[in-house]
Amino acid sequence: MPVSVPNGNDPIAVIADDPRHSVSGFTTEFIRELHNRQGVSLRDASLHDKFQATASAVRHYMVDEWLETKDKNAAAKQKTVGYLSAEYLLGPQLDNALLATDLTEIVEESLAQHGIDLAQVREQEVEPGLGNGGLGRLAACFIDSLATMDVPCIGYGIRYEYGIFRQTFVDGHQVEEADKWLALESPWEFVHPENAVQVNFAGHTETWTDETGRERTRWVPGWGVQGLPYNYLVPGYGTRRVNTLRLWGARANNQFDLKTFNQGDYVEAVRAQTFAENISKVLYPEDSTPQGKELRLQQQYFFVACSLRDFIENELEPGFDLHRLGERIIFQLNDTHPVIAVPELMRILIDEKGFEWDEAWEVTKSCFAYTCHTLLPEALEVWPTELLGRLLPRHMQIINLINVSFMAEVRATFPGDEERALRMSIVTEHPVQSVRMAHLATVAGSKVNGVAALHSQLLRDKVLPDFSALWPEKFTNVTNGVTPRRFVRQSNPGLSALVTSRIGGGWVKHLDQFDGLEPLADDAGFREEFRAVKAANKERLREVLHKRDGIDLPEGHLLDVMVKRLHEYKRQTLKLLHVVSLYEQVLSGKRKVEDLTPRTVVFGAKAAPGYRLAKDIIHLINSVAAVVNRDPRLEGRLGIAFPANYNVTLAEKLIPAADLSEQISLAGMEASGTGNMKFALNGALTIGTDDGANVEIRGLVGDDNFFLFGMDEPAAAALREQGYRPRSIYESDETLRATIDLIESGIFSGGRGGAFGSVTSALLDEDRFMAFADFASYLEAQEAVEAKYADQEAWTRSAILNVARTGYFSSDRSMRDYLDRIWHAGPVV
Ligand code: AZC
Repeated sequence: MPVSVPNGNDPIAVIADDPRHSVSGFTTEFIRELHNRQGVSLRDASLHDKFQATASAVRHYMVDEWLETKDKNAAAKQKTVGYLSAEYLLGPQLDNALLATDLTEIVEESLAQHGIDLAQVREQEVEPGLGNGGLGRLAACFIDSLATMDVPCIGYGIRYEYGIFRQTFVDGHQVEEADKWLALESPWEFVHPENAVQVNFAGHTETWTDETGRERTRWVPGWGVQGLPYNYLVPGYGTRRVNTLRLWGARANNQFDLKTFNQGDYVEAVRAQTFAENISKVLYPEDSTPQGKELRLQQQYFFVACSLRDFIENELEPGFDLHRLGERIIFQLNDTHPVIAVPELMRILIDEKGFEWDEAWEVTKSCFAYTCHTLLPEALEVWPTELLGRLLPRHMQIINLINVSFMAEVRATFPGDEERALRMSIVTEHPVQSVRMAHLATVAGSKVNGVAALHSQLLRDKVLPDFSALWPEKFTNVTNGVTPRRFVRQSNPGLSALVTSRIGGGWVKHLDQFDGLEPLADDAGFREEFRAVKAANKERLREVLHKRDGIDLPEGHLLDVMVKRLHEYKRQTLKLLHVVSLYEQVLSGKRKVEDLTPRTVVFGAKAAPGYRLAKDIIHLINSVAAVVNRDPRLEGRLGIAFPANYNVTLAEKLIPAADLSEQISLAGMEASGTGNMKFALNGALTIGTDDGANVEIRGLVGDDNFFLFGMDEPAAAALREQGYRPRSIYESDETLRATIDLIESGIFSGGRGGAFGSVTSALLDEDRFMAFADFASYLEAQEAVEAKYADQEAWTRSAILNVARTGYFSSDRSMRDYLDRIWHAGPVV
């Protein structure tokens, strides 16, 4: 066993003295896994066997450090971050593990010696899509950063058996298929059935008197399930720390109800099991809009109940005084999904541990902080009290009691302001009596944060203004970030090598060192190399899309990329209107085809399966693509590529190849965005509104290196206030009118006019997110894009400056902000 480097920060020093850390050493581990885990010889091994053996052999190199990390944590007794998140969009794990263990070349060589191509092995990995989009990917970036920064953290979540659906297109329509990511088993997890946790639901409460004569309450549950912990290793980069991601899977208490079985009803006996196990069966595919479904509430309670129990019983030393719990854990509530943890902790402390209410409340408040990820009021979760009371009767009581004392505080602070009290109440009466989870989180959390500067300000001023008036010091901002390990170092090896050749490799852990690239923007030789990297990344993407989707990207095009969930507020339609307007201008002779900048627009987007309009927009994009891509009059100068099933695996290929990053939401709608950061860090220029983190990106890269367009948030709010009439813009803007008319003409639907009526009339009649109002400005900004792109030296200069100036968006920096401002925790080495 290795490894006597004390606080090694250099990944190579850490493992250099491990004899396994060599080609022959890895070969031994690999063959052993092939034999012992897969039960096949090298000669008979399938590609899948080879992947499983590679992955589990690589994991060997992390397990010692993982166990050592546990010991270190136990000895240090410092504060742990308990990241509570219903979603983790992890992406493929193999490359990340190879990077953390510094094994990439060794494994490549070892496999090659046996005629195995690592690239092919890699392709076998099915990514765990246990998240919808930004929120889940952010959680994955954060746990990577905490491990890298030596901070004790347990990520807690759900091991969905089916992650985000696989998207396919049939005649241009989205079709969802189940994501069977576990069909061939995951080589990355350790399951511990012996550490299963009991989780209860339903039933009723009753009061009793304890030996001291005190009146107590207990919950008599109606049914329960077990939560099985599945541990994933979260290796830090350049450190020995390997943290844990603990995902819970549901299992029936009694695998069989024997009595029923003996009476001959086999099916009924198994049914109970299926019912219980449904809890962790599938990820809800909604993004930014809540799903008020009983099963979803079950999922939420299931995973936080498991997690709290696990931390208290297994992570603290026996006999630990729970009055001091806040010294040892801070549970970060990733949006409202885990907020039911608040009454759960109260219940544990009061009913199980005998705390008085006030003591329990003080402890609880010290253990939670809340991150809000939205600005859409309709996206804030509420649960009907009828449902909550039925599923979690004791929790409903506790929530009511929290609300009673909270209301007393509000009334004492703002006497006579009954309207304010009603606005702030955790329980609302309208439209049906419900619990507002964001209010509960804000009342209980020690801090509340938004995810970009503008978002945090709007959160204070517009979403939770009464709360920020009551507790101004509770509100803070932490701008999101992304991990440079996955999104630069792994996904963009060309850029990584180029950058490292000039400023050294320290940036992988200290991304602010990217500022050392600034002077190189003026170095013509560097610009040429930078362009060569981009060209190679485009070539790599061409191969991927050809193989994966049968899409042939043209060469030499400006790659204009819009990848994110399909949402009206994100305005994929605005992007599409731009494409259609270019097409229309060529058809009508307003623009000569040779004046078009050769451009391919790449879309990647999943729509929530129940979101009709979003799905219609996907159909429209595909329909426009089918016509535009084939029209010889365009001479191949304008195209749309819409690969299905955009996911992390594809993002890692797409982002490094992009020239232009589309971040075009209506100002005041996108909380932050994180794709915007990934593109900038990989040298794409952004065309964007003053929304979310775009504001900060533009502030850092400068106006000359960013294409700003559209209304800002106050302007959009003012226009809405005034009464927004999209149809009058349609009537007065000739270009817009021709564009919409072309869609309505039926040209994209085989001559059938009105086929996309749902999309066009949503725009003409309502245009909730004011695409028409920003249309002219967007087209103007696109002209500026074309002008700049025509000057490749100027474009490259801007691209380099984007990289040089966006080191701020490392999730390591986000973590530092959380540690300083919210968690008050630090590293343990
Ligand atoms: C997203 C926000 O829409 C996005 O702007 C932000 O960057 C991201 O969170 C991370 O903070 N919100 C969600 O994904 N929300 C849900 C419920 O999925």
